[in-house]
Amino acid sequence: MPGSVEQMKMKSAERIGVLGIPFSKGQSRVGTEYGPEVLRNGGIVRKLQNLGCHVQDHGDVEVIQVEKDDPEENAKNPRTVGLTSKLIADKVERVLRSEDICLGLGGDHSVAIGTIAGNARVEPDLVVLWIDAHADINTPMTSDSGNIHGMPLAFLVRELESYVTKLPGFEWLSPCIHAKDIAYIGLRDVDAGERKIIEKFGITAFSMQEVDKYGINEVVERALRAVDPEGKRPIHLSFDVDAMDPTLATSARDHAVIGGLSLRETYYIAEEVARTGRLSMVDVAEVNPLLGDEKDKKLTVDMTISVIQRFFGNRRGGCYPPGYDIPLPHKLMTR
Ligand SMILES: [Mn+2]
Repeated sequence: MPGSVEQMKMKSAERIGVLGIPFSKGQSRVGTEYGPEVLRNGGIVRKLQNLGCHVQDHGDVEVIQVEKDDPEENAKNPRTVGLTSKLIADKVERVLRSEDICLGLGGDHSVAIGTIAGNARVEPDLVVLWIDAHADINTPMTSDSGNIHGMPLAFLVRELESYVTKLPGFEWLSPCIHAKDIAYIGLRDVDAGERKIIEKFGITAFSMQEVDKYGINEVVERALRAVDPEGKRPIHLSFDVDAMDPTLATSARDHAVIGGLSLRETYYIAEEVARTGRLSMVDVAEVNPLLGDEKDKKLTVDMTISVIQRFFGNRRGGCYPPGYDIPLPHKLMTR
């Protein structure tokens, strides 16, 4: 159903607040803190403006580095992650009070603790679509690595509250979503504890096996319907670039798992979610320009930006800015 009605429904014509989150302490490698910089240098702001969006760059969130930050209950850098997450939440809340949609440029995936917490203050009824190779719902106790970027959802889900110790730095945070408000797409590396959590609390999860079985169109439709049968609730979309196959997103390959989403499947998810007109935030995580060579970096950045554009209204079938009409010949216009 192409045409102007659908285009007007989309929030793409509205105000986007871009927020950089240069953070990497949710895991052990350096590099993801340069994610915002390379995405900005890749022209993300201008490319969204070209779609007719009103884009305001709100700069970067301040990142806190706690000097003596010993692991707690196996979780690494808890104070650094927890205190930075609070600043992220505060900033996301501020951005969403003045804009229609926030685009968060991470950062490792622990940034979603703050982005979802902040979004939920403005949109308490939000649902979460989590596009990722990993479920990122380990509790500190189920995690092997202790890296908090594999745990963000565990801190946010109400049903898991009694399974998660209140880590130092996390005192400010209360769980703000229910397990049934989450849908995963793209999973293919799920830990035992995570699988148990998904089943015990009935989280909607489409692994790559379901993508193969039903096709991406059916999966997206089912995911949206599962978290919000009436199609009314705001959507927080969390996009880990490692959801895409590592042969594509080569600068995300630190945690790469082969057999991932194709670029076209990823585009399809973005186009369909954009079409709902209910996006309140998109966050993009785990772009690490220090992995791979220059060519890998360019490819990853270009692909990531092309996916982000589709979340904000760029469609493969073509699109035009709001108010656009076919120009008349000059002769007619000057008459
Ligand atoms: Mn992730």
